[in-house]
Amino acid sequence: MKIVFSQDHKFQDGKSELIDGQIQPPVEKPARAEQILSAVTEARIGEVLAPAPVDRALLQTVHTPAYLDFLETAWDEWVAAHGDWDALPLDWPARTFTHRVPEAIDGKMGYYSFDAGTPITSGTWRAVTASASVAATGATLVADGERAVFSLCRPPGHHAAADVYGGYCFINNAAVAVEALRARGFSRPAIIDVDYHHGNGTQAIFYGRGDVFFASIHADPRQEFPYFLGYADETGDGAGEGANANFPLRWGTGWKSGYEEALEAALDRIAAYGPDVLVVSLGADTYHEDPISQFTLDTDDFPRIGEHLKRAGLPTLFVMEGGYAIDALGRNVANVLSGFEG
Ligand code: Q9C
Ligand code: ZN
Repeated sequence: MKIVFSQDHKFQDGKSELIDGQIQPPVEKPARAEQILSAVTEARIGEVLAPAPVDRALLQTVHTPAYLDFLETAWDEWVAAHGDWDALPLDWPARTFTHRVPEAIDGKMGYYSFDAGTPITSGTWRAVTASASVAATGATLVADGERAVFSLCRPPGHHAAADVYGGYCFINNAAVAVEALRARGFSRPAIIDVDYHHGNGTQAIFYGRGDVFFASIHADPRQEFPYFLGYADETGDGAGEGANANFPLRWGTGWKSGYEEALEAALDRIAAYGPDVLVVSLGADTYHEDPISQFTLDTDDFPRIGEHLKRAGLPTLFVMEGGYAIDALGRNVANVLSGFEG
């Protein structure tokens, strides 16, 4: 399986995130991608290719022009206002407010974000466009006939909606890949999101559409981030009715205590949709030692995820999302891919 990777991920290197009431070093850090790259290289998953730069036009099939302009200029505006420290929002338009776009950078950050854990830094724009390029190039390789490709994206993308960032995500790489696949003639993409957290951004992007199916297996939003989306009764809207399927699972879920069953149910729903290509939002934060997550999958369970995905029998693009247990992250990701190939 070919791997697409860009070193430019390293330009997203925040100093801090607000977590558990404290400013702490970010768990979403460059070492993640480095670990994954060395593990997939060691496991001989396949050749590593550099991406072609993504077109702005492709990004605009997913994100609004105003949001992309904001992301591109936010760091300079923040530095002009506050100096050279990570840009973190602190004020949001909650239910009793209007939804105007203020002039001040702090107000704009509140408008375009949903958490304080996602720092904008000097290199964020460069890193997130590189990550989207990795996803788009993976899609091109699948369109050119590869059975499966791994887009080793960083930063991740599945929490980012058309004009909202958060959850360490800015550009929705999986959605960009879906649009790149559609532009190359695939007409019925399905996304399966196996990251521990609900893919709220991806769901929101495709919620009103029947031409892309979205299924997500994740920690129950009653207990877990992102809290306000990812419930089982969210089934799609209008033309998208029936094309969204959520499988929330309680904290503590392991392979035999609900995960395998949910994965099979999600794949059954995808098979019933009749897709022509599969995009996997691949998170490894379902691992029992993940520092911010509460599922109990073991290293031996990850090849089983790959085996189940393989049985869908579709051209498949893996897009890297979360996973924060640095020491085991690379091995767990490589295990999914070798389970798929095996
Ligand atoms: N109590 C991804 O995995 N906040 N994003 C965690 C923990 C945000 C995770 C708070 C977690 C975002 C791509
Ligand atoms: Zn996650």
